[in-house]
Amino acid sequence: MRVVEAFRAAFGADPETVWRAPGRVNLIGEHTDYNDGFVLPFAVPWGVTAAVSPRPDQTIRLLSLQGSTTEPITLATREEATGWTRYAVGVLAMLGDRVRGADIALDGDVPQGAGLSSSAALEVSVASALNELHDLGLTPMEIALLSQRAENGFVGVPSGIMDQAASALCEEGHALFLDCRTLGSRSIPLDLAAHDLRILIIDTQVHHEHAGGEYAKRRAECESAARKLGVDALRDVTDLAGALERLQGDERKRVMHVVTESHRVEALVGLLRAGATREIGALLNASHLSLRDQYEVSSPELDVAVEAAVRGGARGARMTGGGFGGSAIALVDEDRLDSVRESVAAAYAERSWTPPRFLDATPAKGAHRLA
Ligand code: GAF
Repeated sequence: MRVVEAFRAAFGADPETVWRAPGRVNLIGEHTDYNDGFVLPFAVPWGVTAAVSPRPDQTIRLLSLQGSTTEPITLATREEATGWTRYAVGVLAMLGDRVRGADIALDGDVPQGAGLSSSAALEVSVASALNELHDLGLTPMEIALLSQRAENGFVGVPSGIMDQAASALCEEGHALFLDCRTLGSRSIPLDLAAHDLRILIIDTQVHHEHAGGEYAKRRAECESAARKLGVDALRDVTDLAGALERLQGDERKRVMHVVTESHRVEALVGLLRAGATREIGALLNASHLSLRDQYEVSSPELDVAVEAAVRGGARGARMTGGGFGGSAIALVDEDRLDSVRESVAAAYAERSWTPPRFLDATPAKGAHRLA
């Protein structure tokens, strides 16, 4: 394994453990996690492999095959960590005095900037390795929560629990139906090949600058709406029409999206459990329209990808992840794949946009030990 070779070359010994954690796509349930709602992500075949050994001192030595070897980071210099190193250092910081230092080599193959959660994969791979090395006894969900705390508290990104939970808990061939309030989860079989289907990832290769600020703004709008409605979280809205009457403007639209989206997750799970995988397309389309018009987190590149995919014969399509760029997914009959790809590529070419990248998403396995 090349990450082991790189570890050996840099640190002069074999790593004590090697873990791999995947990125994710979200089938449905967008911007519902931080509203205590439902989500349905699945792990993608790309992820981050972490070769790790503990150190007796408080030093962290880090290297990435995609980046560089960094200067050793100590307790005193932790806060100065920059870029991708913050995700790993954040995990160690959240573990506090349960761990000391570590030597860590990373090898990632999540397509960069595609919105497939390479950061969650990095956090979960490092957290899983440290959990084993220090006998911490953390469950996969506790590893996900720790990783989320690293992202919220150390990196400073106010994300929900979906990405880390998907990376830690997903099973091969399954999507993860997660209740983001109780953190109860169930693996739902997603055997696309049995239905002659594929999920095509359309990476727009565009990421808009304001994504971070807008994400935090949406969260704040949801929290403000929940306060006005007198509920703990938008998950608790049972009378949607009544709630909408009490709100105005953007908050009204946000509530409309969050409440209907969480119901769409349950409806889609119902269809999958009934073996009606071919029929989930309409819910994907409805999710996209709601994200575009009510939640306002789509982008021209995502909208064009979704519309052209459906025109090309996809059963349904939607943006996936936080939005403002990144990727869309399309549910496609195997014999329509070429036509869908051609339709999207032509729509981009017409606008002189950078050609989109197409990836085939097969539900993969969550975090696991490699060696
Ligand atoms: C990002 C966040 F990290 C997730 O927690 C989730 O909120 C998602 O956007 C939107 O569904 O990926």
